[in-house]
Order: sequence, then structure tokens, then C-alpha cells
Amino acid sequence: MSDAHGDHAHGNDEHGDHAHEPNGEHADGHADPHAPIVHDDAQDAWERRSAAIEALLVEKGILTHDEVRAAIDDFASRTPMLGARLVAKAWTDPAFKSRLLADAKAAAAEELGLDMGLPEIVALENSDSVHHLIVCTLCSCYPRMLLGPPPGWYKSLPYRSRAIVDPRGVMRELGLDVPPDVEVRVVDSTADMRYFVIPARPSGTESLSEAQLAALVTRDSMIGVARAREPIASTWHDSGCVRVA
Ligand SMILES: [Co+2]
Repeated sequence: MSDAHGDHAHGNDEHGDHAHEPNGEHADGHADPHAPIVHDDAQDAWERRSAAIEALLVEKGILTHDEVRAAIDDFASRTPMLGARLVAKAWTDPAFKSRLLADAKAAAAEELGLDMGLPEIVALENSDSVHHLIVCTLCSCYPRMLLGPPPGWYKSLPYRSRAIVDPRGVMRELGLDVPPDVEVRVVDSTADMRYFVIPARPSGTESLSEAQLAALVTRDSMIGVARAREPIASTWHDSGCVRVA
């Protein structure tokens, strides 16, 4: 399933002027608490189109509604912890890191046992000399299969339009100052090609387990707008979570 158009605004407010919407919006914009809960409440052109396509695919016997629901559930279950596990493994196992850089999909399937789906995935390694920043200038393409849904700012027009022309300024606004002697490479994602960043391993983490290391790998560090977390306490839960004193 391509998400090239999946993140366009679907707000109901664009229909707010209608006298009485099926979702219970009155003309004055206040929600009607007694409105019926409508299951199939496709409101705009994109939703109506996807519902029509699904109905046709089911009617022709190509898909079932259960398969569509299972695919949506699978998408919804993905979180940045999947990517974090790959990064932590790469930090501790050079051979795995080579495989991850050479073929991220195969390495992810090997390590996580998950089907990464159709778009290609490329892992990019940050170092002392190179810093990668991920963007989709066209829309919102993102390695959802590894990181879950993208943050709102990733889909925003300011990020998409400025990440290319002023990456250092954008990263600074998001809290990351990349030193001038570090080369910045901005990578533009597409529907067919998704990227994620292997952030540099923080110093002082030599004794940590893979699970503890994974807890340092944030979503933003895999987009390239942050570094991996520093270990901030010497006491660790068995789960790998950091306990803050
Ligand atoms: Co896109």
C-alpha cells in the first residue's frame, strides 16, 4: 500500500459550513453528542475513493475485508522500537551493520522477523564526519514499517520545504546543532524508497546491553533531527529503560 497520498489532510472541518453533517457537526461547528456513531463515515474524496477501491477489490475476490483490516492493524502496530532494535544491533555487531547498510530490508527481516513490505528501505550511517537528515519534500513518505507513523512536523510544509534549503537551521530549531565541519546530507524520500538513519553510538555505552542501547535510540535520531540519547543514569531496569533519579 503506497502512502504517497495517505497523509493529506482529512479534517472534517472543511465541511463545517454544511447545514448538518453525517458526523454530527451542526452548522455552528459544535459536535452533536447524540449523533449516531457511523462506522463507514468516509467524508472526503480520498476516503470515498479508497472505500470504493476496497469494495471493488473485495467484490472481485482479490482481497477480503479481513485482509484489509489485518494490513491496517499491522501498520498501526509498528513503532520506532523496531528501528531502535536494528540500530542497537548494528552498534554491537559490525557484521550485522554491514548487512543492514547493504540491504536493510533483508537485515530487518532477519533480525525482527517482519515483512517490511513493498518500498525499498535504505539505512544511512551518521558519523563524526557525515550527518544524514531525512525528508519527503513531496508529501510524507517515511519508513513506517520500521518507525511507525511519522510525527506531525515531518509532514508539515515548513519542514518539507526548508529541510533541503536550510537543513542546519531546521535541525537547530529542532534542538540539534551540527558542527560546521560535519557534512550534512539531506535525503529525499519517495513512495518507492524510504530511508532511516543509524545515529552515532553515544560514548560511555560500552557496557550496555543491546536492549539498553535500543532505549537510547529515539525516533528523531533515526530521522536525523537528533542524536541518540546519552545514558543519563547508572541504574538500569532489566527492560533497558533508563531510571531517572
Ligand atoms: Co512522500
